[in-house]
Amino acid sequence: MTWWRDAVVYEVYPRSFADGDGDGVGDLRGLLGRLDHLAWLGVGALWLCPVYPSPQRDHGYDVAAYDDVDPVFGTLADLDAVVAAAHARGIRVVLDVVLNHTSDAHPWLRDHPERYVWRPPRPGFRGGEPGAEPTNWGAAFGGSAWTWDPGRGRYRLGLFSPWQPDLDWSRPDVRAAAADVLRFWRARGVDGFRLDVITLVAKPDVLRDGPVRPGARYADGVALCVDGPALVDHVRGLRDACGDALLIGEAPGVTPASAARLTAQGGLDMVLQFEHAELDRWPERWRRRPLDLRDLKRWARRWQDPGAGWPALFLGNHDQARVASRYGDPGRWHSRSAATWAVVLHAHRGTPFLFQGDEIAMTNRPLAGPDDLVDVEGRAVLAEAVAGGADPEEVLDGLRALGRDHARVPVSWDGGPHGGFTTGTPWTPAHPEAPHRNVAAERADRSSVLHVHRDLVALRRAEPALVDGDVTVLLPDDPVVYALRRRLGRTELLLVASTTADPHPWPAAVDPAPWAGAQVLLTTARVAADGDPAPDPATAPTAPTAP
Ligand code: TEU
Repeated sequence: MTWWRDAVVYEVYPRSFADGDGDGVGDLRGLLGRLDHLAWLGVGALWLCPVYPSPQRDHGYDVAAYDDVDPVFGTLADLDAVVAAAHARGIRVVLDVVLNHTSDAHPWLRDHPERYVWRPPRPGFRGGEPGAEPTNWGAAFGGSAWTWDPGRGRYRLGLFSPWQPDLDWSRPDVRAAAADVLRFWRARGVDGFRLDVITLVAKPDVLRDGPVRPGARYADGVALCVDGPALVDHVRGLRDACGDALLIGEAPGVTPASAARLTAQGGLDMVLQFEHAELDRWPERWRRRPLDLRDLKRWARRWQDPGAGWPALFLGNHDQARVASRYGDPGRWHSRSAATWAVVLHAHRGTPFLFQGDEIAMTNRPLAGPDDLVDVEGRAVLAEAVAGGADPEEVLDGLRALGRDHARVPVSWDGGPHGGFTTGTPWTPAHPEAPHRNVAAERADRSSVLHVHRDLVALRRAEPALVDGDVTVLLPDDPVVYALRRRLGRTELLLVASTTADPHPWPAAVDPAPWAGAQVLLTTARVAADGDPAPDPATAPTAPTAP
């Protein structure tokens, strides 16, 4: 039942993973052909981002049918084949299900419009006229969260976009339909689900205006819908529909207390929270501020508390910038800094998630100007920030650091054309570093960051203290060194990681003496120092007596 405690979950964004038919878009046949990479890494589960029929305006997070596969990705039979082939390799399959909203192309909107969230115009206004929207909420991908429907004489809610209308979970038929989605896929052999923005499904009974930040036009509707009163019951209904399947809740706005409720009472196995991903970009999505390591340690103390449930641990995913660029230092310590952050993540209590391409420390993609923005969110963020008076260059810089496009660059498999992703023309350009940074090259090099990821996967299986040990966050006030102690019975593990490019002394507060005879389980000192300029070996940091 708890197989996922010592497993690593590998996230596949299928559009950008591997193309099996040469049309330039990644697909299930492509994934099938690359499953041995996951097996070689040793991961316990594969989280597959949405492959359902969809207009693809948000790359599948706009679902037009819950029980089929979009032809761009293949067929239902291809998905069955992926599940069978994964199982044959000891890999479980977790499907991403988007149950807060559908696409406006879903037949429900036509045949069962009552299943969506509708509200009358603001009192005193005529529907459709400026200011008549029921609340002042903006959609995450730009504009108002409300769409006027003259036929129905009401507004329809779309927290992400007008073409992603929100389902009304206060209706039993909606909850029953959602549960049926999980039953359908369970019956096809799927092992678990990642529930997209599950914290948003229980809307407050009364929808009210929210605060509008300076420079913004709308209030943040998402923030106002998080964690509604009925959420735990709604989640419990999903749990009851899917037996002991792994249930991962994507949970914007969750707190340790609500995470505890959602797991203990709602039956989720773990939640994906985002507090750590906001430490270097806040309040606006694009406004970068340097990560203060002490904030990350405060986050760890908050979320590593066993009272918050079992954590899902991640640094990268398909909505985030590349780990190597965002947290590491590709200029001077490319592989080694990325490896360090991987070790830091894995040293925590919880199930680590690895996003495709991060295992070879792919970096952010170059972004020359606004025309290079592909993703709906990036384009909306730029347009809205500029409309609010922000300097476009500053916003672009923010997107260069933090945008969603970086994660969606095709995986660099080898040094061939388009990094081996496709034999055709890729839907978005391959990474410029693919010729020298790719899976094939890194596999052949035992000192690569890829091998560190593989060793980390194996270490979890071998070392119970890494899985079940209690956690102490050390050096809370040190802005450079990240250190943790794990303890289980008589076993103690110590993580000491320097996050600076320059040589740094061993922290005085960690007495090396008791660790003198300790076994070094993993050191990033073995990872190629492949930054630019080449570091001087005489001053390069070495591991003292600790891991
Ligand atoms: O993302 C939910 C979410 O909260 C996003 O707003 C995320 O925090 C943001 O994109 C980071 O920049 C989920 C999916 O992961 C995302 O891909 C979808 O676009 C979104 O839901 C709508 O379904």
